[in-house]
Amino acid sequence: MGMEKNGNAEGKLSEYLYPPEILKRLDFSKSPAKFHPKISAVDPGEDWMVVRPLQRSDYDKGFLQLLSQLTSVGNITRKQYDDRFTKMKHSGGYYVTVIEDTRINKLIGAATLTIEQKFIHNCSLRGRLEDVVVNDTYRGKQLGKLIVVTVSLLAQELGCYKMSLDCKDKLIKFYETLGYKMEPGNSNAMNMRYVKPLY
Ligand code: 16G
Repeated sequence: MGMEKNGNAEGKLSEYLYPPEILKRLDFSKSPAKFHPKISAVDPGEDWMVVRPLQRSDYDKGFLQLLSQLTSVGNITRKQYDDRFTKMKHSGGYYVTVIEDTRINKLIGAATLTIEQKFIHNCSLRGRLEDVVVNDTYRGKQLGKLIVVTVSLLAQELGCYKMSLDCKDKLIKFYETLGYKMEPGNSNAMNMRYVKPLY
């Protein structure tokens, strides 16, 4: 495979899922979220923290263990992780974003923006906020807010006309402080679960 714009040969461990430069363009003053003290994706408040796109090497930085604090993940091999990373990258529209504690090379927060291509709204784009998780031993550092606002601003930056999420009832208040609204008459999430015997 050839070299990419950001200089990462595909398959290299440092390879990013999406170009990290986009995160530098986000204007945190556009978000209704209040940060005390003020932090942002480029300045997350501690010099040992970094907000960045998922990397191929994050299999070794506890990404899947972090996700398992959200829901069932299963025993994913390195090859499975690698193949999924490649597929996400090639299909486009997957913006898995993480926070790393660089002192211990471990991921401590993650959230994903997925972008759907639409015909409606003049061939618009719809963002979905997915798989938000923060290591709860890092409480008090506004990391939940930081990672959600990062991907929400990213959706706007990339041209989405709206961003949607579903969550546990107890998290509604949290998301409301970040600008998400229960739209009257239009706030139901429904699921159909397919039984998969493997997990
Ligand atoms: C929550 C997550 C969703 C995740 C799901 C997993 C957010 C905003 N929502 O709804 O992204 O995929 O939980 O739960 O993070 P499940 O394993 O029951 O499908």
